[in-house]
This record gives sequence, C-alpha cells and structure tokens, in this order.
Amino acid sequence: KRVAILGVPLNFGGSMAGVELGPAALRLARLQQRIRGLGYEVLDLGDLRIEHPNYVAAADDRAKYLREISAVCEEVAAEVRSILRAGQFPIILGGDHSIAAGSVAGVASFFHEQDKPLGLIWLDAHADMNTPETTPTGNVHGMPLAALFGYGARELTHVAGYAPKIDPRYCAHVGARDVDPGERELIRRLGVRFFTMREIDERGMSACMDEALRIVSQAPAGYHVTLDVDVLDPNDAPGSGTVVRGGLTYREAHLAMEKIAEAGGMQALEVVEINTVLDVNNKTAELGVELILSALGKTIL
Ligand code: DIR
Ligand code: MN
Ligand code: MN
Ligand code: MN
Repeated sequence: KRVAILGVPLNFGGSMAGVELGPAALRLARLQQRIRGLGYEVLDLGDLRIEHPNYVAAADDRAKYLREISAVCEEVAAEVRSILRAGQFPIILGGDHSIAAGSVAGVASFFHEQDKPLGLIWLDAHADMNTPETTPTGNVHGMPLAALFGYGARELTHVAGYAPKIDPRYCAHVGARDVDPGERELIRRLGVRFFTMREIDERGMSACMDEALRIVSQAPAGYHVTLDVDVLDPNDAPGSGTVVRGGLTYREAHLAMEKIAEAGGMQALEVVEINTVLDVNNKTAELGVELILSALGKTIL
C-alpha cells in the first residue's frame, strides 16, 4: 500500500493559463495527508520541471508545441515506469490532458515488458480523439486518446518507443458530450466503447460503470484511470477551461470512483485539467481530492 504522487504542471497542450497550478491546488487541498489517512504510505515526488516554450505557436498550427509536449511525455512515461518498478502506485496530477500520452505510455510499457496489454478508463466531456488532421483547435490536449490507439503525430503515438499502447477493445470512455466530427469517425472506425451522457442518463451511472469495468477488466494488466475534471458538471467543478453543461454530478462521480475501487484492477490514477484561475475557492481541486480518495477505497461506513 504505497502511493507515489507525481505533478506534471504542463499547460501548453491547451490554450489557457491556470492548469499548470493543478498539482499545487490538489496539494493545497491536502491530498497527501488525506491519502495517508486511508492507511497508505505516501511519497510525494513533487512536480516535474517543465520549461515553457519561448515562442508563440502559429494560430494555424495543427499540433501546437508538439515537440515540447512529446519531450515532457517521454519524461512522464519514464517516471511512471520507475514508480511501478519500485512497487508503488502512481497518482499523476495535471497539467493538461496531453500528459496522458506519457503517463499511460509509462504504465502500458511497464506491462508490455511482461506481454500484458493494459486497459484504460477515460472520464472526459470530450473524446480527446483528434489528430493533427482533424483538430479544430490545434491543441494537443484534444489528441491523447487517439495517440494511445496509435493515431496522429508520431511524436505522441510513439512515446516510450512503440505503438499502439492501448487496444480499443480494452478501453471505456465515460461522460462524453462534446465530440468533434473527425473524432466521431475515428471512434466508429475503432469501435471504442463510449458511455456518453445520453447513455448515462438513460441507464444510470451504476449500470454504465459495471459495464465499463467489465470491459477494462478483460485487459490482462488491469487498467489505468484518467479523469479530466471537465467530465464533471460545471456546477460541481467550475475550475476548468473547457466546461460543458450537463456533466457528471458530484454523486455520479463518486459512485464511479467507488466502483473502480471495488473492482480492484486499477494500476494508476490521474487527475487533469484543473484550472486554478477559473476555480472558485479551490472547489474543483477539493472535489478532485475527494474523488481520488474514493478511487483509493474510501467508503462511507
Ligand atoms: C476539442 C476540445 N475537442 C479540441 N478538447 C478538449 O480542442 O480538440 N479536451 N477540451 O479536453
Ligand atoms: Mn481531456
Ligand atoms: Mn475534456
Ligand atoms: Mn480539456
């Protein structure tokens, strides 16, 4: 029961300042102490040092700061791999979601050495399935899931030296409500299982998570969990640069995390895209910590 926390204060995968302070906001909400309170040994590795690019990307760039982001992702992958080698459980704090091309690569490559494919739960309002060809913004934080499936820029797909990292049949996406046309096409082509807000409303979070967990639990290595806070309803999580109405409620999100804890196979956990400039009284970071605790097994009784 040893947890290692790694902050990745990267913000140039999105187009807004504020997400680079996500790790600080989660620590301010006493993340380490509260995980310790659950009976874990906690090691805080601090933040990865990130140098901000000293130029401004062209507005029509199809993948802004791709090389810089790729370099950070390689470092994240190496750090996460060494956490796993040390027998610890990695908790990665973003930073924008482009870091997942590195964190998931780290976990996947660790198990790849043992020939065990990794599963993946992606909680997000967005699909994050764009490529430089389909992106409407050029922001790399809209591309990491496609990259993990082997689609998009080689700098992202080949982090940790190989591709793909994830087989679509071991992936479940939860909470989508804002999907771009190019993403829709790739989702269909790959047959990725998306539990959209429509389906969650119709069937309930409980049934959707049961099915999502059945899918990712087929993966021999277990699964990585990545949570973009914009999956949450803006009422509960105002601290996001890309809020979309109609998201997961406080209770649905907790239920999802509690079910993940119960299921058992989680190999790493990541919380990204908290924007401290837009947050209100650190509310989104507080919720982020609560959700991490639920995912680590905190229960009511
Ligand atoms: C949009 C927004 N689909 C893009 N994506 C976001 O820029 O590719 N993902 N915000 O979290
Ligand atoms: Mn995202
Ligand atoms: Mn998102
Ligand atoms: Mn986002």
